[in-house]
Amino acid sequence: MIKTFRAALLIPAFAAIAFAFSGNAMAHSKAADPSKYVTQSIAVAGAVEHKLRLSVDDLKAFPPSQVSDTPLVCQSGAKVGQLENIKGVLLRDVLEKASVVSKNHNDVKKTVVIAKASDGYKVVFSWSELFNSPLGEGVIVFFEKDGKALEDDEGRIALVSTKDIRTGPRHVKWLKAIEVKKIVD
Ligand SMILES: Nc1nc2c(c(=O)[nH]1)N[C@H]1C(S)=C(S)[C@@H](COP(=O)(O)O)O[C@H]1N2
Ligand SMILES: [Mo]
Repeated sequence: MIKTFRAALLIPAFAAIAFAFSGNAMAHSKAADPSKYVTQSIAVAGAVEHKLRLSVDDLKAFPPSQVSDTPLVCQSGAKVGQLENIKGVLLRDVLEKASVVSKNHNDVKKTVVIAKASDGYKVVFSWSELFNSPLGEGVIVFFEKDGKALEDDEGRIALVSTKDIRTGPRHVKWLKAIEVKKIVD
């Protein structure tokens, strides 16, 4: 009993020591090799009239959207970074090009937009958030930070909802796809 208790204390203690000695490099490289997650284009699919495949160059043909400073705050409340001077396009504009399917007047109100990353991370937006609330003005598919292409730790294309209270969760690194889905009848 006492032995198991001691072991239970020791294992996390060793883990904590190992973590402390690993320093910054480890704290930031959550993905050991982020280059494997890097995406060069995004697919727009699901309940849309026109499926799209958009590269960075394709995105550059949309009206540009720029945000100067967005602090990144995790769901836990911890500040995890800062997105400086990002350049991209509104998710809304991408969806307008794909044209969300709306057979009935009320369909869009039951529709969500899923942003998917190549590491399996996914977040959702409702159609109403994007098209019928001020939040939509701040949801950006971006490909430049401070005038430079995104590094491997974020992929060439990422997404962020800049008007969220905590911006970390809906900062999607390595953006791979946008799926539109009506979720109730
Ligand atoms: N693709 C992808 N994007 C992601 C995540 C993830 O696991 N995968 N985690 C999110 C969370 S919860 C936070 S707080 C920020 C943290 O970014 P960081 O890993 O660079 O600290 O990224 C967000 N974007
Ligand atoms: Mo987070």
